[in-house]
Amino acid sequence: MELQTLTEPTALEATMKHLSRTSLPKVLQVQQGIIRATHDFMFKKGLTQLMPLMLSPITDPLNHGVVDASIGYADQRWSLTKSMIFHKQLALVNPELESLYIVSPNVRLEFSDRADTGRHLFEFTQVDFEFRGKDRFFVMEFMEELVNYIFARLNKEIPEILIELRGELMPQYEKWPVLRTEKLEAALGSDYEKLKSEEATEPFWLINHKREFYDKEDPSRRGTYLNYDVIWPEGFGEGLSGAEREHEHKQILKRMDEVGTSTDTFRHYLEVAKAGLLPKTAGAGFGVERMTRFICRLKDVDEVTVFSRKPCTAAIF
Ligand code: ASN
Repeated sequence: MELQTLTEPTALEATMKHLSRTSLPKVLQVQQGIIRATHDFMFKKGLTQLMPLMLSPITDPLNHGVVDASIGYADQRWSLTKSMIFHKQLALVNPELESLYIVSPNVRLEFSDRADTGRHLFEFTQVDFEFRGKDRFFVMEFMEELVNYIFARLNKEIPEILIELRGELMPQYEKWPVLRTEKLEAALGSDYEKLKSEEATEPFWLINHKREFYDKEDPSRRGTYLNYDVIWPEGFGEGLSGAEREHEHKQILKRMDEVGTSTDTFRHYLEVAKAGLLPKTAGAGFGVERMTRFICRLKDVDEVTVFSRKPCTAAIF
């Protein structure tokens, strides 16, 4: 049978072209190297690995709208995982568990405004981690050490691939500047993240942005938030987000009200918080494809995928 009779030739041709890129196996070796080094680092640091969940009655509300991705099963609605934020917090209810991580597939059906950013996929993987009783300073230092560990391992394990794809080995970043979102926005306007990332030659932290209700508000400075993003340099933009978490019932309700999250959807989570069982935690998650893109200096994060996951683009596989 002719291929053309199977499906529209242009979609199939485009897919076959995407699958057959000669650079793809090397890009995938970089990605595999990131995951391999991450597992080793997490093991050395004593974090317990959780398997990912893809379905739950609750998932991350995110701070931007996406197309609903839920299904009906067993007389209830289940959302596809947007991030495992609540499951990270809830798993740490177990007093024997101090810290955890997950290589977590996330589905975020982005609207067309994010179709051509070069930074978004409607399905991607993040390495999500969380610690009981730690603060933002601990998590930020942990992430800096993890990044430098991954980069050193890649230099050792696949130097030729790095040279071929990015023209040089990975640096060790010693200094990670910490910038405040509101100050950067005042200086550079609404496109501050992109502009600062383009001029930066090293990753930097962006702290204090208004995000989801679970990012902790600073109790000593209401209206400011104890969260932190890593912004990759050279214009590659956001690569990680994290925060200290709200864990007190009253404060969670206040924050939910402020950002307009349904308390009904989260009623069981709120019950855990009301019983005082939600632990005090801090954590973060980094995008695996985005880190791969940054290392390989690729124009679009979709170049990391074997099967294209570009937002708002129909696929045949
Ligand atoms: N992983 C992020 C965090 O830990 C949450 C997210 O992906 N939206 O804060």
